Amino acid sequence: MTRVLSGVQPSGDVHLGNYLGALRIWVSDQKEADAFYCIVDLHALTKENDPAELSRRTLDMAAVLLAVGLDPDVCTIFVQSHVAEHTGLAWLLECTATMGELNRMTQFKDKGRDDESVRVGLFAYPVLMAADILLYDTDRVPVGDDQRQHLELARDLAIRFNGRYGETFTVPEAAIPKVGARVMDLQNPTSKMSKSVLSPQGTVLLLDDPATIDRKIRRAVTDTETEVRYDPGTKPGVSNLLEILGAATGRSPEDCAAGYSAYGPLKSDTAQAVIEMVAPIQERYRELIADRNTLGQVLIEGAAKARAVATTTFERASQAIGLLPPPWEGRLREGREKFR
Ligand code: ATP
Ligand code: LTN
Repeated sequence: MTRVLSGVQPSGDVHLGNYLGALRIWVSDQKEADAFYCIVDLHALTKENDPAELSRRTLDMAAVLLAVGLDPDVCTIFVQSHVAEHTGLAWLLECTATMGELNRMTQFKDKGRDDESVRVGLFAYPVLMAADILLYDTDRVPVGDDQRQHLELARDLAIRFNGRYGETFTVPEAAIPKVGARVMDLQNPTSKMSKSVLSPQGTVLLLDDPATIDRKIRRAVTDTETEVRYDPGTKPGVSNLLEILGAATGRSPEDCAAGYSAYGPLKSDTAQAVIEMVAPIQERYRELIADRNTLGQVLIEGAAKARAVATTTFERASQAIGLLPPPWEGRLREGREKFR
């Protein structure tokens, strides 16, 4: 069975881009693959954070994942820091990755390469992500378009490690959706919708109430023309609305464009489609967030299932690179032999 793994940061509120670009694909993938979904709290430490907020948001993200339709009986939902092998493997991979390679990561360039106070963790971020993926013998990684370069690095590191130390890792493929892979900010449609933008008006949150969704979409920046046409290069605002409408209604953006001759109706239909899409998610979320015991139980079971896979891969990688097997759990003899 195909193994799928993906991750989401517990930093900030989940937005339409996260849902259309990643989470809803996770939901459909869980039925067809052996899927592991990770709340990447260690990645969230690469920027300033409030400790109490981080743990609250981590549990909150578990509720969101269940609310969008992930079923813990079918897939594995877990928190990255609950499986210590993620940081262990990240170190092994950091010792094979190069400064040049990480310096070329566009996300690092955009988020502060030229700032002396930029954290080492932010620089090493893509290597930790590669560890997340490679630990689970992952075949396919469903992500939004912004993660393409990080996936390339994960592949490069796997191929390099296998070449130097023998077949250890499965080389993963990125799975990027055709529609919704890059939802843009409604106020600034040449930048991607993001959790970490200053103005909230351009970001539709999955848990925004209907009136807020309607207002944000109606105020979306378009252009001075009136023609509704899908053309992201010259009409980024209108094309973004068409992409959102298409993703929410299961059509292509081009098909959606054919039905409109003015921006007003396009905006109101897009808002309506989004409101209808998120309504059942919001209802489930409200029930789940009140039930902390169930959320905790899901994460305990998820960590146990994830650990069972991660420890095996980590051991394989450690031994391939030449680390002495630990002298416990029946390994004492094996270890002594290696010493001789
Ligand atoms: P930030 O932009 O603040 O770094 P984020 O919004 O990208 O955070 P993540 O948790 O890093 O959120 O991403 C979770 C998933 O959502 C990833 O697969 C990512 O590719 C996808 N994603 C994020 N933003 C968008 C977007 N605007 N359009 C489509 N997919 C997106
Ligand atoms: N870097 C990703 C989050 C992430 C991830 C992963 C995605 C961390 N580890 C492993 C897929 C697989 C992001 O910012 N969206």
